[in-house]
Amino acid sequence: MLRIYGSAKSRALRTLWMVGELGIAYEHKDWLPRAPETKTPEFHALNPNDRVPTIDDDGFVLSESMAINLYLAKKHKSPLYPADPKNEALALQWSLWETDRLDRQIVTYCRHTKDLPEAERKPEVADAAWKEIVPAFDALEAALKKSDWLAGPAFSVADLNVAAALYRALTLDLAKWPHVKTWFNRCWERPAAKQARAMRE
Ligand SMILES: N[C@@H](CCC(=O)N[C@@H](CS)C(=O)NCC(=O)O)C(=O)O
Repeated sequence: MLRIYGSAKSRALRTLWMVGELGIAYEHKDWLPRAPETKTPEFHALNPNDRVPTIDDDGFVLSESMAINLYLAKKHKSPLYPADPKNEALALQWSLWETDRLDRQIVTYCRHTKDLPEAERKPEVADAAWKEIVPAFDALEAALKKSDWLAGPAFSVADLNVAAALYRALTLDLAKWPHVKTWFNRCWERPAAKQARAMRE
């Protein structure tokens, strides 16, 4: 049985969205980041980075949310995993791109504009993050202007990985990026997305 370590209030949200799409059974270790359970030698042996999400799929242990979703979609022969090698490569491209260009930046921006207690917010940190977010959203806008989906003719693991990682953008004004906005809403309207979101909020 697949075991997922990590609360929906963490990057495990992406994994929980994926298993919802796949409709597979799983055991959930609903642990918050840095929870005492993640500091044990047993968990450290599974993921030496002490981070969630981590999965144990009948003894196959994997970390990194993007890799986990690509693995699960491929293993379960999901239509979300692109069959065409070019679309498969695009799914990898967009997953890696998000991790590099937006993942940390959007968390930092939201923390320093609204999530942290006001006294701990640093406007200069938020500004620096925003300066990276704008060109990244411009790049996403350009891609989505050409195509409704990121890797082929339909919603795929590429869209799931990027949209799920941009969870915090649900509270941002995306009017400047209309194609991103409609794509983002289409992704988050999926039943599995709503189900994962309900586990978090
Ligand atoms: N690149 C990793 C990042 C994993 C990560 O940083 N997870 C956070 C929770 S969202 C965590 O476990 N943090 C624990 C810590 O900061 O010590 C992924 O996408 O899975």
